[in-house]
Amino acid sequence: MSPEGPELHWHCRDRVFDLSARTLVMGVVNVTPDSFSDGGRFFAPGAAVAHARQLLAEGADLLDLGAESTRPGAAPVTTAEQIRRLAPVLEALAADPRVCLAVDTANAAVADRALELGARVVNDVTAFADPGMAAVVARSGAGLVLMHMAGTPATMQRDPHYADVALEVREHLAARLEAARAAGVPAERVVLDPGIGFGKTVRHNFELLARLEELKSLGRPLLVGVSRKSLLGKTLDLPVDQRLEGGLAASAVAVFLGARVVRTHDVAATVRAVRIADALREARRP
Ligand code: HH2
Repeated sequence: MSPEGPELHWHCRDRVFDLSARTLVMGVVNVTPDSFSDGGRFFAPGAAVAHARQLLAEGADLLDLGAESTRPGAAPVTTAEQIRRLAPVLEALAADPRVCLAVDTANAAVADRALELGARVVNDVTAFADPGMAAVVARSGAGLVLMHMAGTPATMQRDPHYADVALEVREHLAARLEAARAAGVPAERVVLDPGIGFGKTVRHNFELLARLEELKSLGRPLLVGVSRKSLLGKTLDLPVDQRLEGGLAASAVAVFLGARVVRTHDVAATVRAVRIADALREARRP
């Protein structure tokens, strides 16, 4: 770690992101029939590709393509089906080498195929639940997002409990970062994510966001995803299609406190919000 704080370069195959200059915005493309906020809207390959291009035009720095919902109780999707959903979308988008693609999967075989088709990042919300994942990422040179989740999507919202949520998430991420290093994925390729909404109550989620600065000492950039999530809905008493402003507020605060990548469904508005948060964070530096 540099004396200034986390090392702010992220190596993703032939692409190196400099996160010191500005926060990256990762646009979500769910090629699923059942995602919690947009299930079915971008399930057809043509609709997914058109949506992806729209998010790029709105200023997304990278796109997160997922073929399996992580919402509590979502049905598992086989390897073959995830690849069937993702392949045409990856092929169409990777034809332009400027486009940086992440694959949101916990399945090593799916990650492997997505990397063959041109993805540069693996976003693994389980942080290596699949024992083959680390080797796939190691040999590809891909960037990696390691997220904290308590339990599995099926069990995670059953009475989540922590003595100290920020401390426990920090320890978990430190251990996963070490596991990545031991498996041949150097730290320079890793971004860490506290996993907002994954095995946490509303109070846990807000505490994690409020104490985000405590995760900076892990020495790697932090990714935060709050977009449309239930912590916003429960606080504002609003359905999933009316959570934009709440998500922008939470994302801006997260960036001010140290997040360097923001994962969102709403790219244009998020780019504007995080640019202001970047300016505020910059203004605080001596
Ligand atoms: N949140 C979701 C999915 N993947 N990955 C990371 N690294 N961090 C997150 O916070 C995160 C994530 C949930 O959002 P979405 O993809 O829209 O929903 P679903 O899982 O239902 O497809």
